Amino acid sequence: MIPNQTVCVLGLGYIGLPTAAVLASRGYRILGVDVNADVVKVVNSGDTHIVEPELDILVRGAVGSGRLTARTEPTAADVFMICVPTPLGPDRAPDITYVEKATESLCAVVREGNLVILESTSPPGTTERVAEIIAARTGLKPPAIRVAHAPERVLPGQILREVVENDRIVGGIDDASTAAAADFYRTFVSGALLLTDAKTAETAKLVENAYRDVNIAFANELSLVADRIGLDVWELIRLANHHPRVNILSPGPGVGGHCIAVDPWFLVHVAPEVTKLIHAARDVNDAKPGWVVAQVQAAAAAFGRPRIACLGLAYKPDIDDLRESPSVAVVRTLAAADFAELRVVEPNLEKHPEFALVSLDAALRDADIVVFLVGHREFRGIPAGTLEGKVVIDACGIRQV
Ligand code: SAJ
Repeated sequence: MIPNQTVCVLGLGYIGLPTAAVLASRGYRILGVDVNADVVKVVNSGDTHIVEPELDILVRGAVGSGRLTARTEPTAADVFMICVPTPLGPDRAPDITYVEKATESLCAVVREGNLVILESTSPPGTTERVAEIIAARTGLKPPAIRVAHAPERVLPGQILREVVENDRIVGGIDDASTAAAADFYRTFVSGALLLTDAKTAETAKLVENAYRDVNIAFANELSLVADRIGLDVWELIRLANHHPRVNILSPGPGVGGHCIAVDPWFLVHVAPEVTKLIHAARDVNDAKPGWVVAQVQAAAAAFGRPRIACLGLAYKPDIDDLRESPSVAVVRTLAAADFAELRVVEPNLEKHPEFALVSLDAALRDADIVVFLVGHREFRGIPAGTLEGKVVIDACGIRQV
């Protein structure tokens, strides 16, 4: 049963807004807070500023029912959820300024008996820092207040399902905080709740994304090896993956998104001398867009000024999200080098501030070189005959994704 509670969600981005909408649909009264007044306006009009399947319907319903309202400042609530960005600062050190600012802002309204949950992916010790800020500003300390970390783990494109179905790690600054946060998540999460302490919860989230980064780096490194010795990397991986204990991921133009390309650095930051592998994986993945550019340049050398169809800008298939996209990096570098006529296609976007987008048909019609950067469904359906006579550079394994 859902208690009659108010939840204040700080940060209405890719995590906060879907979470707010799901909680509202479960009967909670939600106050969404964002420092960006435009975001607040959009949400209060029942609209969304991010593209995520079905989110618009849920937000419209939540706002229409009066269960979700947005403001630029927090108000009193039973539960506070901090869902703000934790970007990389200078020297790839974690920047937790947004978490600190959000915590400071809730100190004006937080009361005894409240539960404060940090969902943002955070370096170890951040949840303790949240508790310290609250204690310093309000005098509220456990047991008067509960503070816990429950790292978000949703996959863009499947957020609404995963917010509910994923198993969740829940770690409080003390056992009572862990229990209080678990009670809260139990009201809307159908996945298992895995209880631990705050620092382990913080580190587990970083480990998950670093694990994926290292595995993608292995696949990306194999693509370089295969190219060096004249092999098809996709065939190589397909064969190796028949071994019962081998499961190699897919090479691509690099690693994008705001998580996997960022979180491993948080681990490197806390233990730089002993994270050589994690650091190397970051370097391998970061170097991949440059390698794709070099391949295109090598192919272009056979032409005067070739027409190049660049297929895809998003950071992964079938979404419109361009955050840290390696494909954008590739196209930007090609455009700056100015040795070709680029035809840029991104079927999930209507326009792009930097590149004039054209239709897939228009791009393919007269292209000399076709570069597959993202495995979007529109590209997977291109008949092989359409590509006849063109040089094809497949950075994302279009026939295998
Ligand atoms: N990629 C490859 N090869 C692969 C798989 C992915 O090159 O075999 C690339 C993608 O094209 C993309 C990047 O990696 O550029 C990351 O994509 P992703 O689908 O692996 O992950 P994200 O960044 O969309 O979401 C990840 C997820 N973490 C894990 O799968 C461990 C998600 O569950 C997290 O919630 C999210 O990070 C986050 O917010 O931290």
